[in-house]
Amino acid sequence: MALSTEAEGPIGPAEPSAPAEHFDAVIAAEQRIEPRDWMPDAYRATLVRQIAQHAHSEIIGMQPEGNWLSRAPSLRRKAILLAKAQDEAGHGLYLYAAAETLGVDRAELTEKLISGRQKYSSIFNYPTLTFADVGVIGWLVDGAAICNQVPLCRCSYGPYARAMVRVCKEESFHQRQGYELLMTLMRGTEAQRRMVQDAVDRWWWPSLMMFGPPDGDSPNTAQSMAWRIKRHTNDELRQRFVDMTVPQAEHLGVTLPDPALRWNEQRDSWDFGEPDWSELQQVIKGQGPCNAQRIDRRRAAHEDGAWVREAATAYADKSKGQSSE
Ligand code: BYC
Repeated sequence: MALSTEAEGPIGPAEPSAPAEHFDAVIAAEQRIEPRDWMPDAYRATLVRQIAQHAHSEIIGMQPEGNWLSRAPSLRRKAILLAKAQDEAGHGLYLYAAAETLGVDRAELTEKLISGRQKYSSIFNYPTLTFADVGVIGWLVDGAAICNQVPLCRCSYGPYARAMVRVCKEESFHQRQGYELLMTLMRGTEAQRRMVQDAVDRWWWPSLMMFGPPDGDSPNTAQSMAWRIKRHTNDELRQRFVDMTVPQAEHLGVTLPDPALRWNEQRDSWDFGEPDWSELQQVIKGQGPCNAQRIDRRRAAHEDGAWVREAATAYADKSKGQSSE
């Protein structure tokens, strides 16, 4: 896609430095950079990296829950889970569309994902062992996603920020359905309560890792904050998530698996233990419990869908031919 290198806007004549000045002024004024605006190459590359990773996460994120679609315990639970997975497919599509405004092609991004050259969220490399995992993913994973994504609605890049508004509304529904499922299980039998606790024990630490490495080990945060792509650091959002979640765990009647968790009056926040950062690095490198399976399935789905893409292209070509006759 050809992209304009000229700034558009009220900043005066197009002198060599004008586009960069326009970019800096827009960022400083908390306004939005739009696809046709000039932007530094590194800003564009950072956005492509983050938005593509985000889109891939939505698409791969359908797999752990998809595992329970055919085994949901009731028609109602199945309908809810199907709707959630469909929302996630939609989020992936908005995000790929946002990435395309930066001059990359969705097919190219998919190729990079399935060849291991682009990442997706570490959280989706853990197995879903029981139906309680569906509830815990909604409560903790979607809860963490909301903490991370609400500030992205104020991201400096217009198409990403606007996509996030709708995504966040749907994520709120996802989180509530998870919490409601867990409340129902907690009102059930002793075995159901144990199932919930077991799922919380397995998903708590990976959920904290979703926010990325600690600030001291996060190479991208400082620049992304300066460009107002990220509005908070990884550690700030992780703390916000813990503070939001501890009272919800109490209300639910589950124990979060962290002996270091205690209220800190001075900080007006919860102190919590250190996640196992070496585990995060292993999972990001592709050595988590389900990395290979997730990518194999994604690759197979992509290959199985080749005939649909071919048919759609042939149909579009044919329609173009007919309309020009
Ligand atoms: N997993 O410098 P840092 C959902 C990478 S889906 C994997 O802090 P940054 C849902 C990072 O990419 C929601 N990789 O990076 C869907 C970087 O590597 P590269 C997914 C991670 O970008 C279905 C390196 O580590 N959400 O909600 O400043 C069902 C250093 O990190 C992770 C998003 O994608 C990780 N956890 O900050 C249910 C949100 N953490 O690229 C739910 C958008 C770090 O330099 N993304 N890395 O090779 C972000 O907000 C930021 O990209 C991150 C990382 C906070 C994740």
